[in-house]
Amino acid sequence: MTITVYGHSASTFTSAIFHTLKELGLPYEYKQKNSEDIKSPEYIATKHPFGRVPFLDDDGFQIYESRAIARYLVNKYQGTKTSTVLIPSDVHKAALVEQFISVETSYYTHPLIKMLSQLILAKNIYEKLLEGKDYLAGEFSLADLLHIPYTFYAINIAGESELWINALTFLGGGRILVNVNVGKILSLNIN
Ligand SMILES: N[C@@H](CCC(=O)N[C@@H](CS)C(=O)NCC(=O)O)C(=O)O
Repeated sequence: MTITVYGHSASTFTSAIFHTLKELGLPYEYKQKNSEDIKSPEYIATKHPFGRVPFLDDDGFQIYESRAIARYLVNKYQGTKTSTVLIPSDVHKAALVEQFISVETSYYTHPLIKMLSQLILAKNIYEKLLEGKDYLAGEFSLADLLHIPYTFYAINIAGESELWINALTFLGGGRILVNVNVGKILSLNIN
């Protein structure tokens, strides 16, 4: 039995396969693919028609799409190397696992991907915008002020304030908030 995973170390979908293989106690070979490799005509023609990772080859059986790969591994190998149960044999229990896989796909991972890619984009832009200065236009201005309500909301109302303060400081939004006079912020907090 030779399982080969084609992936990328920074790929979250590849890491789902690593976790599945680990839980099932399966050894595997790993082929790191860079963004050029996965867009090559050869890779697209023989492995993944959408030019993505992960892709898995199990003794010649080839499959792509992380959740399909994970289900395949569970269906084939669950119980053979470890006692970890990832999909129960009971029909009702398995249906609930499937229900929550669908929840994960629809309401968790995809919204998070969208949000995180926007945050990363914003972080890079704000870092540039605030380069060598404390305020967006040099001096405190309406531009900084208009950033306050949502920054304030995120920190104080959305909960997890520590997390948001760290995230927003990271993004530059926290930097704006910290620089602004506290009285100005409080006067904005009018119900
Ligand atoms: N639905 C696919 C998504 C695969 C995917 O988007 N993989 C990313 C890495 S996490 C990728 O290959 N990105 C390269 C690209 O889009 O060019 C799955 O679950 O496997």
